[in-house]
Amino acid sequence: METDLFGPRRDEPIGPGAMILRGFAHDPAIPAALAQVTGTAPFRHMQTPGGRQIGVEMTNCGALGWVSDRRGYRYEPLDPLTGRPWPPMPARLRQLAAEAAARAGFPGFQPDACLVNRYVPGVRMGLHQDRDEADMAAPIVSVSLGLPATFQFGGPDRRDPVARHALAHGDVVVWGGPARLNWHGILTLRKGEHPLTGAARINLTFRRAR
Ligand code: MD3
Ligand code: FE
Repeated sequence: METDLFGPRRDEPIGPGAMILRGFAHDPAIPAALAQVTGTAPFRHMQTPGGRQIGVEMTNCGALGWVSDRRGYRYEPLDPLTGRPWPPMPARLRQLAAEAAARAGFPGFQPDACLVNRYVPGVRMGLHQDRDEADMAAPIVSVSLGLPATFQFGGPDRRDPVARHALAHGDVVVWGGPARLNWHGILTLRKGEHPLTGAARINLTFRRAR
């Protein structure tokens, strides 16, 4: 078992095709990589197709970015805010995602999209499935930074029981294979302060969109 300044790294299977890698993203290079992305493509509130504002602030990096507006949910090569391509996926982040996927049993992961979510206290993400990606054979890798949150993890059917898992700064979760279409969400973020992110939680999800 490896240990860093934050404590031990542990692998925690949470179901078929799903594993939490505790502390896998305790990498001091991450803040600068993230700042590079948000400096070019700032966080913003997107609209749902129904015309409501999404509470989580979002941005993207990589060849494709996840977008929601009145026309629906989809992946786009250009940031609608700037009309320019999304910033490139920083090499260190892409490498971290590929290493996490391989460790969880998905070698050769080549993400082409990274959605970055920002939660402040009071904000949640309701139960949903991620089904806008063309390639369901590839896993999704998520990296949690800043304030802790409670992750809800169900099954492929909306009515399947939902488990709760605490996610802390530096935790990485990998979902693939039988878990790829499982329902999931994030409970309302509680108040707090983190030295890296202030009063916020940031989550990066690496995806193969096409
Ligand atoms: C399980 N984000 O961006 S990451 C999302 O913490 C999203 O911001 C949450 O759900 C967050 O779509 C949770 C965890 C996650 C992402 C994709 C999954 C869990 C998943 C796909 C299938 C199953
Ligand atoms: Fe999701």
